[in-house]
Amino acid sequence: EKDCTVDHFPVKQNFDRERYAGTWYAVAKKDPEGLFLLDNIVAQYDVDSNGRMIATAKGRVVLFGSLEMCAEMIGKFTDTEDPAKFRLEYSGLLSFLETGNDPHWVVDTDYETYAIHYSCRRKNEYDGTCLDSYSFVFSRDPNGLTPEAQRTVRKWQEVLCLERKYRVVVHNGYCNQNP
Ligand code: DAO
Repeated sequence: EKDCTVDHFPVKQNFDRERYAGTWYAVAKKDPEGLFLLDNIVAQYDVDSNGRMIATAKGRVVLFGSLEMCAEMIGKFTDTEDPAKFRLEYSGLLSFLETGNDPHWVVDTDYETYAIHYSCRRKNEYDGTCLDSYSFVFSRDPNGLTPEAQRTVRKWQEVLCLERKYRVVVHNGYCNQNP
């Protein structure tokens, strides 16, 4: 039988944060409850002078039901015993944007074309499956993934028990014109 226990999900072995650094375009997303980032999502990962992983992300959001804007978020990562599993503490450049502290797992990446991220916010305490997760499929190329990378990503979406739960993340330049 299929294992959907969050703590049994594999993550990238020997994750290398230096190679992961740089720009990643979200091309697909599985949303959490009360989703925040809608589309035009671009993340920029870096390693600071202390070796700590940091990130900034932009994306279109709708606040208070109708205010559409491009949110600029900053994130700081805390290491765990697994090099591919972090805690991500995030907040907006503007105070009314969302803040939070979520797990941030790099499930798989080849560093050069694709990455698959996973975050489980709430687990079922009885069976360890996830009750509220989100996941980004990232591409180095804003135009999307190669067919080969798409096949790899689809395989991981199944492993994460999230097959058919993703939507396409549109990039139409909204956050280039609305800083
Ligand atoms: O969009 O519903 C959602 C959840 C995403 C929240 C996290 C946004 C902040 C990201 C900071 C940079 C790291 C990618």
